[in-house]
Amino acid sequence: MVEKEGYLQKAKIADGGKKLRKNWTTSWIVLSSRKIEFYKESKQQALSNMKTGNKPESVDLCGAHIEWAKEKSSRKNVFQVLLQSVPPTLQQATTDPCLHQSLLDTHGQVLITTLSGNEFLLQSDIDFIILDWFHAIKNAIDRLPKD
Ligand code: I3P
Repeated sequence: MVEKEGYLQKAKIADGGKKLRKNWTTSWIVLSSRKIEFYKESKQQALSNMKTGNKPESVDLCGAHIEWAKEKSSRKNVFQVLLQSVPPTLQQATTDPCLHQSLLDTHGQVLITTLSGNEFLLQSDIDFIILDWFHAIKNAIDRLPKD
């Protein structure tokens, strides 16, 4: 299930559309086929927290976009993950955001095009590390069903 894991610098810059003060921290990042989990602590700490049922911050990649974000930081090798939102009314129907989108499509209603307003920047000073991550996340997104 896990496609890639490792340490990266992470900054969450917006939450639900609200701009956050940028705060870079080292994060243990775990990419699986449709989500990214961000652990605040080391891998070892994360593993022991998992046993106690502590959940990390995680983002569903369905409908997500990833792009280089040179202008968003003075650091090199920064990219951004933007997430698509699911309106709360639809969240009750199913927990699968991809399914929400196809339901919306079939009924000819308004498509969910707004981004959730959760924005993350990921960064590493080491070129090959960030390139590997960029492509791994992009591939995971591209494999998910499209609206
Ligand atoms: C921020 C901090 C960040 C920096 C950010 C600053 O200051 O220096 O590291 O982002 O720049 O505002 P503070 O700690 O006082 O909040 P980068 O390292 O990514 O450049 P920004 O405001 O241009 O995003």
